[in-house]
Amino acid sequence: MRAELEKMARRGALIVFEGCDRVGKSTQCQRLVEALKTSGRQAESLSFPNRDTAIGKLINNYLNKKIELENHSIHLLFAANRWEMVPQMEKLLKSGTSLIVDRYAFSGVAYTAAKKTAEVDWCKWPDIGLPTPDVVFYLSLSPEAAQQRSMYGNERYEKAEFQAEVERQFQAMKDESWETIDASRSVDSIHREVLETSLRAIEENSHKDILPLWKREKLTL
Ligand code: DGP
Repeated sequence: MRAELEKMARRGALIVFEGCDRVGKSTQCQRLVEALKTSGRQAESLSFPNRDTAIGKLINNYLNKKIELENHSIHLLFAANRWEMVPQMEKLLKSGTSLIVDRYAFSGVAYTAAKKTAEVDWCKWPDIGLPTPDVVFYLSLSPEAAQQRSMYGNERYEKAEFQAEVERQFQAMKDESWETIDASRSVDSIHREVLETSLRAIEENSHKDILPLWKREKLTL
C-alpha cells in the first residue's frame, strides 16, 4: 500500500533539447520518447513552437515569411506559445509522465538576442516562471557542419550567418546544469548518453517540486 502511494506521488521529468537548426534535436527527442515508453515509463513529446494553436499559427506564418512582425512582438508570441502549454505540461508532469521537449525558453532568448534588437535580460523576462527543466541537453554543432548535413530550408532563420550568432548566444547562456553534447557523433551514441542521463533525472527528480525558471532578482532590468 505504501509503495503504491509512493508510486502515485512520483512526477515525471521535464527534459529539454536545445541547439541551433539541423543539429538533430527532433531525432533525439523521438528516440528518447520511444526508449522511455519501451522501458515501461510514461513519456510524451512536445515541441516549441507548437504550431497547432492560434498563436502557433501566427508564428508559423512568420517563420514561413508570410507575415512580418516586429522583433519584440514575435518574441512575446513565442513566449506566449510556451505559456499556453503550461497547464497541460504541469498536469502531465504531476501525473508521472515525463515530457521530452524540443526547444524551450533558451531558444527564445538565443534567437531573439541574435537579432541584436533586445538585451538578453529583456529576452528572458516573458519566460520567467515557466517550469524549470530537470535536464537541458544542448546539442552543439558548428554552423558549417549543420549546413552540410542537409540544406537549410526556406524558413526565416535558416541562414548560416544567423545560426552562427544563435550558437554564440546559446554558448553565452549555458551553465554547468546543461549537458553539452557533441552533435557530430552518431545518432546511436548520442541516444545512449541521453537515455542514461534522462533515466537518472527521472529517478532523482521524481519527488522534487517543479521550480520556476529564472530568478527575477538576477536580471538587470
Ligand atoms: P523548429 O520547429 O524547431 O525548426 O523551430 C522553428 C524555428 O523557430 C527555428 O529556426 C528556431 C526558431 N525558434 C524556436 N523558438 C523560438 C523562440 O522562442 N524565439 C525565436 N525568435 N525563434 C524561435
